Amino acid sequence: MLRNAHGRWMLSPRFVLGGYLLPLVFATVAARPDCPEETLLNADETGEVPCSCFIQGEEAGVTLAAPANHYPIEILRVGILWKSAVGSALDTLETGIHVYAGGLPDPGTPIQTFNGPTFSDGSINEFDLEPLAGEARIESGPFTVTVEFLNTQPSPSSLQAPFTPTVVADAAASGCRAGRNVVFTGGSWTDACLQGVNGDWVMQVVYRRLECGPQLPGDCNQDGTIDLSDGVSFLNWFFQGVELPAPAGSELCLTDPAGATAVGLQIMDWNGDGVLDLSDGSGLLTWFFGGTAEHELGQACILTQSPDCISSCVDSP
Ligand SMILES: [Ca+2]
Ligand SMILES: [Ca+2]
Ligand SMILES: [Ca+2]
Repeated sequence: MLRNAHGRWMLSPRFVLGGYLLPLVFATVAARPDCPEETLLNADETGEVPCSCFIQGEEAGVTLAAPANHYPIEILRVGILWKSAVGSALDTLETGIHVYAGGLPDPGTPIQTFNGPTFSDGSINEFDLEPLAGEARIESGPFTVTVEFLNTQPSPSSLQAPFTPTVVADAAASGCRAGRNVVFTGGSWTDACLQGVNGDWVMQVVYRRLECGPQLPGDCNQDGTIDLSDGVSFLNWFFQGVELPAPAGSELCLTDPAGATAVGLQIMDWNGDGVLDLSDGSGLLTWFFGGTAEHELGQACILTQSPDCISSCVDSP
């Protein structure tokens, strides 16, 4: 080995390339492990007051926000308490469950819709959005979920109202919190509290963070710093299948060149071209020995798509 102009050890080109040149094997990307599911509740009180007060085409929903550092997120399931005052009503088919990427004054157009939800009287009805085409991905809060009504309901003062299953507010007193409960009526959006709804809609959302594991880009050997050993680890891993080190207790996320995880690709794809090959190892080494082309994702900690990679960062973002 040689010393470079900065006094750091460097590998001679023969050392770098001699034992590693061929075969060039391009890594593929395996399915990512998912971040854990999180739940956002809207109601904060125990009352349950059905609101037989909607007509066909109207919507009732909630505007919610996940903690700011959780975004981007994917909405997985929407839960809505559906209930009649008397109970035991027949199931009800409504128009759809919508997800909007915004909040009041206008949530925008739906980014995801569950068509034709069937509701059962007396419980939280949960609708699974994951099997639908596309992804209910939210980049930042707040966001809104609603139910669009197909059935025009009897007026609240009618004799039929207590027998009509519908959405439910959490209290009849003063429990409607501004900015959280929305209705779409007469072609426009408004705060449900301003429309006489006396509670918060009993609705909830289950979501998943899309990025949750802190990592340092380029830290191939998972020791929390970027140095020569990362380049050596990369080349050994890539050409000879030498397993990359990982912290005790973590699920190895950077083990197999033939099945690199999405996180492995994020961390080890130095030049950000979407494949892992010799240019990434040499890019790392070139940067280390004084080059200017840093990792495509920079030199600071990032959040990755996997919770299974224990942080290699000193300060997690
Ligand atoms: Ca409330
Ligand atoms: Ca390292
Ligand atoms: Ca690359």
